[in-house]
Amino acid sequence: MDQAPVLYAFVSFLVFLISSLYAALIFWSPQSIITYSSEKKYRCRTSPNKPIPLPYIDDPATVDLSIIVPTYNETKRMPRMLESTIKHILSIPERKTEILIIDDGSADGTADLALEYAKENLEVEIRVITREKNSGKGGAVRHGMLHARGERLLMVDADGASRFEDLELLWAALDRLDEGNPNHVAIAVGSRAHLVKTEAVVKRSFLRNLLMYGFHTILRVLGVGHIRDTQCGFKLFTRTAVQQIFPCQHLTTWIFDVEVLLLAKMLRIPVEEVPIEWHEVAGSKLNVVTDSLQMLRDLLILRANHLLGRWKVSQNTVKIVPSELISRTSM
Ligand SMILES: Nc1nc2c(ncn2[C@@H]2O[C@H](COP(=O)(O)OP(=O)(O)OP(=O)(O)O)[C@@H](O)[C@H]2O)c(=O)[nH]1
Ligand SMILES: *[C@@H]1O[C@H](CO)[C@@H](O)[C@H](O)[C@H]1NC(C)=O
Repeated sequence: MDQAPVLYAFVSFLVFLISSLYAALIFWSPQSIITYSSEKKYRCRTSPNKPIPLPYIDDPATVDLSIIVPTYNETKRMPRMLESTIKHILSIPERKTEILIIDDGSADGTADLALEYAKENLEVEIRVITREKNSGKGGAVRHGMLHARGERLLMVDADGASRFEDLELLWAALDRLDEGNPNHVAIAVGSRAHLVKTEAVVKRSFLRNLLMYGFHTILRVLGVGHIRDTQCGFKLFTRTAVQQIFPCQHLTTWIFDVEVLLLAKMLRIPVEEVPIEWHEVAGSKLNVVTDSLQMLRDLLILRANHLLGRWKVSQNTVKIVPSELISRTSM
């Protein structure tokens, strides 16, 4: 009996399958992130009309903390969040702090409202950066991280779902990780995992909880199963951690948190999860069904690109910390 035709058909099928999968990967992988020159400038209280060039993350830190707030159509939820943030900042005057509001092409005047806050608040420097086009939360956070001045950098949602005072819990965790860590690379992430059994989560719809369990299973396969809550929008980084991670970020969609934590793992950056308070705020822009499918797609893309070596952590982003930075982080 001649088996050659069967073998031939099988091999052709395999070749076809593999090339289609590879084509699909290239097709669905995000394009490299574009930054327009107007986005490398900010507006603020002292220069509300004439944008000023932003610094870059490779420059030395000049403030103690940068607060990165991604916003998209947030005129309703942002004011309360900003007020509690500013109140807390003013209670710790010795910590020099800036707020960066990265408006992601909102159509409801979020950027102008943010500028109003910048003008009213004399004690806190608020910088407003406007993205030309909506690029997703991940794109906005990345942009803010790469153009901030802080020795430590916090990303926080504009909806005020987290209690801003819990920053101090993350701050203390980072202090602990910092000790005996010569490069000061460390991350403290807020976690809502301890709330899973409480009313806040049980009240959520069955579909949402089901998707949550599916999501956690996938994360375990991906290699970030050790982080119990990857998606919490409250994460504090040291400047060196940001310098190493964010230039390597490719995903700009909801799932960018997972990529950031995966990069941290590849770079051997210590991450501590810190339980924080959380309450659901109405007006979420997350669509449970379509965004879940998109997340699944992006997780597969992330994994495949890492496995095939198309995306890697480039060694040249790993910087040696100038000694003057080491000596002044201890505050
Ligand atoms: N830059 C940017 N930010 C976005 C976009 N969509 C949502 N955000 C911001 O992401 C944060 C969280 O958005 P939500 O719509 O509350 O998402 P959520 O998943 O319901 O958030 P939680 O339930 O609070 O975890 C807010 O600061 C939004 O302004 C976007 O397309 N671009
Ligand atoms: C943002 O606001 C604009 C104008 O109000 C609207 O057209 C757009 O659909 C909004 N986007 C989202 C995601 O809510």
